[in-house]
Amino acid sequence: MNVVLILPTYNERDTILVLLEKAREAFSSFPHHSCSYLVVDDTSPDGTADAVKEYAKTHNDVHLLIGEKQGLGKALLRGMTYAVEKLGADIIVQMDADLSHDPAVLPSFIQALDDGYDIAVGSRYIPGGAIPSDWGIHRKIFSVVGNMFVRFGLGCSYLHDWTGGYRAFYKKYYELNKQKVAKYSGYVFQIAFLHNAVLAGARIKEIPIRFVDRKFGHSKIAPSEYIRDVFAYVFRQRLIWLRYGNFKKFLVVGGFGFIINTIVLEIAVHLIGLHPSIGSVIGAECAIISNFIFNNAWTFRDRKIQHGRYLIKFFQFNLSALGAILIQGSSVFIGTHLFGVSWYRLFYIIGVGIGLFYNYAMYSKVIWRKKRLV
Ligand SMILES: Nc1nc2c(ncn2[C@@H]2O[C@H](COP(=O)(O)OP(=O)(O)O)[C@@H](O)[C@H]2O)c(=O)[nH]1
Ligand SMILES: [Mg+2]
Repeated sequence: MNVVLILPTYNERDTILVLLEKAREAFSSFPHHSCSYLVVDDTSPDGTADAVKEYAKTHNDVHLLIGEKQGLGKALLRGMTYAVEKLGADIIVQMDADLSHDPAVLPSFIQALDDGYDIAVGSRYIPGGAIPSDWGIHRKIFSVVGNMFVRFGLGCSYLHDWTGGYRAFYKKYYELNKQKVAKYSGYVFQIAFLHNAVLAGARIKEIPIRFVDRKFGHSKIAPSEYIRDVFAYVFRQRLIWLRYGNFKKFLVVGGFGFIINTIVLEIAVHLIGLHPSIGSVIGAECAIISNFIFNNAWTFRDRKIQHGRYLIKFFQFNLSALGAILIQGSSVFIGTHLFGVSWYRLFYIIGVGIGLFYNYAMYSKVIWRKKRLV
């Protein structure tokens, strides 16, 4: 396959040639892929482009794309377009050009794609990965907290590093994403690119990387811009999810289940004369049945359970309902033990609230798990 390594540069004259040498050496372990190198320089005042031009004269697998400075996101996208349209890339690899990313790890990225993954993402926050110990406390906090915020804010906690720029992916993901990510720059570009790939069902492998601080030049990413843009992106995605997602339907179905639960309980106790504890169990099961049927027919109709799997899924659904009951029970148990029995209603509400999100997560990630689109 045709692999193109994209190296975005702005004032990286001190490192770019060393990196090109090391990257070419790392790729020599994959003779079944043909590799080329694309430096995307935004007319760096330090003459990065001149150094690359000179180097490319004797290395015909090295290409240079020069443009105006419009930020890292735009440079990467321009590079991807060129890599696919002009260099015929099947696989795109991107990494920082300041030697913060170790080129010796490049083979692991390619190996992950050879092993059947769609995307390989360098991660500093998994075992084996690291951020520089000599980073200032502010930068450490920005990086760690920022990535946690994105992970949980976007509801994709299984991916640990969203802002890094060391990645490999098939060109299909460039094609799927190019319009959606065109308006983003800086770190948000990296977040939006990965997020859109996740939404498209990409199989993603995290590769541990030890990020080392640059020895030359300085970072071009402004912290204030970083915080503002990352917050804006995550909030916007959550709003879209609330407006168009199926969470609202889930709430309506759950509300209906609650009404059924109450009616059945009242009938069982007052008309049939059963004990309230038996009535509430029957009521709860009726609500579970109603929730299962309506969530399947409406909330998650795009992932409807097929007839053959109906019973097993219904069994799973009951099991997950037990989990919600346990959460509710524990909340009331802990709350009343700590604050006294008179607080039971508050802890019942808290338990129901936590149970709601638990249920939604179980439904969307387990019972009605999305099938891959690609
Ligand atoms: N072409 C281009 N490259 C950029 C731009 N901003 C940053 N880069 C490159 O992107 C990589 C990461 O940027 P850097 O400033 O080191 O970010 P940091 O490591 O997160 O502090 C480096 O190779 C930079 O030279 C830009 O506006 N245009
Ligand atoms: Mg850097």
